[in-house]
Amino acid sequence: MNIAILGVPMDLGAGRRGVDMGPSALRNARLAAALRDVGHVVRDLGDVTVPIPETLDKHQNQGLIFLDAILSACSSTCQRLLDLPSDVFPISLGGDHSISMGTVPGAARGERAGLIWVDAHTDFNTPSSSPSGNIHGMPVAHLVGLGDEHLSSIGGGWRMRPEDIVMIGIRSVDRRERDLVREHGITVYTMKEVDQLGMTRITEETLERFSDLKRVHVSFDADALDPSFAPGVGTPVPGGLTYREAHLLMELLSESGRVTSMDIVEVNPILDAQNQTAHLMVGMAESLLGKRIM
Ligand code: EXY
Ligand code: MN
Ligand code: MN
Ligand code: MN
Repeated sequence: MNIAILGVPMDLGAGRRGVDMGPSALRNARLAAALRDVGHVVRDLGDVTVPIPETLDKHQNQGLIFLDAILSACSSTCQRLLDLPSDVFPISLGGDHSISMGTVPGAARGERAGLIWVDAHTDFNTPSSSPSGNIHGMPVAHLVGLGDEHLSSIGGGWRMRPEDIVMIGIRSVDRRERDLVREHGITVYTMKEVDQLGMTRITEETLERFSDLKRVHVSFDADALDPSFAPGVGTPVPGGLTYREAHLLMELLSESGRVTSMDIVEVNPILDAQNQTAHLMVGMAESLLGKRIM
């Protein structure tokens, strides 16, 4: 397979600095070489240009911190992915999770797509429900067309359908955000369902839901993993996915052959220990892209 790596060094959507260094940390953890070892042809497209927060005015534009710069970076990200040949598998490296407002429509290439959101958080706040104004807590709401009309229009008229979204690993949801997730009928496997049902059944149900879709995007927030495995994240929440649960999800998705694109987001090297979180996420990408134990 042809794989394209695109860095989006953005931390404007997060409440603290550092995830802008995620693309460097993941490259340093030898992402490209690992995927070449699996047998893929890998091209690194470099980084999208993203301003650093110190050069910007941090005013809230109707409840959205750094709206203009995030809109512009996500639009460029989307266009970079739309420009790729349709059979290329893009891996976008965040950066905070707001980048997915650009990567999801870009990776979909105008087609209907399933979205697997692996995260501790549902990221379904709107500007009016958000307790923080941090846009990384809002990308999924914007992907389905809620919230700010500019952010929800990245990628033209393309929209994610709520019934094509599955969230896995969830354990931190704000009160009004929870009402929105329910109202829109998003499929959510919280950590309770991960415990009860197990990852095999969850993956099977997810793939069954997407059986008619040509494209499936995995957006993997490192904070879905338990902080004991992935300490290098800005918003750690206890009680997350184990190393094996996350790998099993990637392995089963890989076997299905259905996944067509991926994001790796929210790796914060400042908070990490010897780049272990980046190494862990490179392992996830390897499993998703076909590395086998035997
Ligand atoms: N729900 C909280 C907010 O909207 O501010 C926290 C969001 C954290 C988002 C993280 C990265 O996935
Ligand atoms: Mn997230
Ligand atoms: Mn998260
Ligand atoms: Mn809209």
